[in-house]
Amino acid sequence: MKRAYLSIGSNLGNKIQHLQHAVTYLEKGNELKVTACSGVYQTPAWGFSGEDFLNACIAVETSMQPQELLFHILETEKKLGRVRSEEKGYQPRTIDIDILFYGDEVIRSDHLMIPHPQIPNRRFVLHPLADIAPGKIHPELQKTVMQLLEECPDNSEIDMTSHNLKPVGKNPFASLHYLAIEGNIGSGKTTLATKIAEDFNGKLILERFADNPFLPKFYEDRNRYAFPLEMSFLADRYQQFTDDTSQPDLFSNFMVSDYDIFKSLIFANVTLAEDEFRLYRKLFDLMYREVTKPDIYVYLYQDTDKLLQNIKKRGRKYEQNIPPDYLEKINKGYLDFIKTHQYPNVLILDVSELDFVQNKNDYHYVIDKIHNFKDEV
Ligand code: PH2
Ligand code: MG
Ligand code: MG
Repeated sequence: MKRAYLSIGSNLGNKIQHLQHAVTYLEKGNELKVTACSGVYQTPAWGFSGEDFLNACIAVETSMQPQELLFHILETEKKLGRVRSEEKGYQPRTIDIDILFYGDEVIRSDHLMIPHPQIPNRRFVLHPLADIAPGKIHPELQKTVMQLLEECPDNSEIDMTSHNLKPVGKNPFASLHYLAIEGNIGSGKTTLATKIAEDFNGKLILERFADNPFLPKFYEDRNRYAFPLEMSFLADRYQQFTDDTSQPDLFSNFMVSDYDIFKSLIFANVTLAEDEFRLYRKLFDLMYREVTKPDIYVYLYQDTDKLLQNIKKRGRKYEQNIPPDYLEKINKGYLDFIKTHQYPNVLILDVSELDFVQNKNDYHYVIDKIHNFKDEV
């Protein structure tokens, strides 16, 4: 593991949130850990005229080589909505992350310069850096950060703010074992679970049902095919889920799924006649006892019109004639279940007004909600 120091800055949009997200998103399992954060400072735009910046410096421990680190930083900037324009010179930016030092290495290539050549000239770098690494020696100049700060020709006014970056910007899901994302048909649960797994290094567990031969038939003739449909869903889910959760994945921090076994009972309660449901329930209870329960269960609530739009958009043929009242029954089934079973740690998120696929802020909003909820439970 090498220690590197990074400078982070933002002068566009919700600046403090961008800095915090940079800290959070830079973390990458065992490959990169954020070990220290400076204070957050308000600084005038240096080298161009524009809105004031918020700047901070962080220390990271990383197994990545400098090139990989640079690549990871560029990816992270992109995730946080940075768009690099073609224009020459400095541009306002949602987030900028620069490598200041990487161990004591000196690299001078066209696209990667370490130590960052402007360190001695920038008070907005040296001042925060002195919070976390005053004695760090610049490998070329052979001076400490403190000395460089004292000799710095830049007279910009650097103002401490009351903001705090979460000192170790831990992966918000690192202490979780299992997060289940649930929701109605077309609520976006698969999309959200997939994004979370990618961004936070989770093991993704998706419901696989494409081959359930009863599903298209069921939408044609619900009474006739409800029972075999529910039985085969239950059997498949139980088998898949037990397989998927039985082997811990050494490279992932936690598991995230786009379903929870309990959905079987919720759907069955809507689709089955009473006597059939009683029989079904006996088998369900036996199986349910065995399975891993989520430590956080997120229910994505979407209004019915939005669900219908999403169903249309993804275009699965057999889903196109699902009537609104069926979706409403399912939604009610979920909510009743959440209420009556006192399932542990349920977070109901109304995502009707959100677009976490296209809109990064909406996505971060959802992540923050889950994160904060985790801290409460
Ligand atoms: N970054 C720049 C150019 N100018 N000024 C301030 N105050 N803070 C910065 O982070 C900054 C800048 C180029 O990356
Ligand atoms: Mg920069
Ligand atoms: Mg940069």
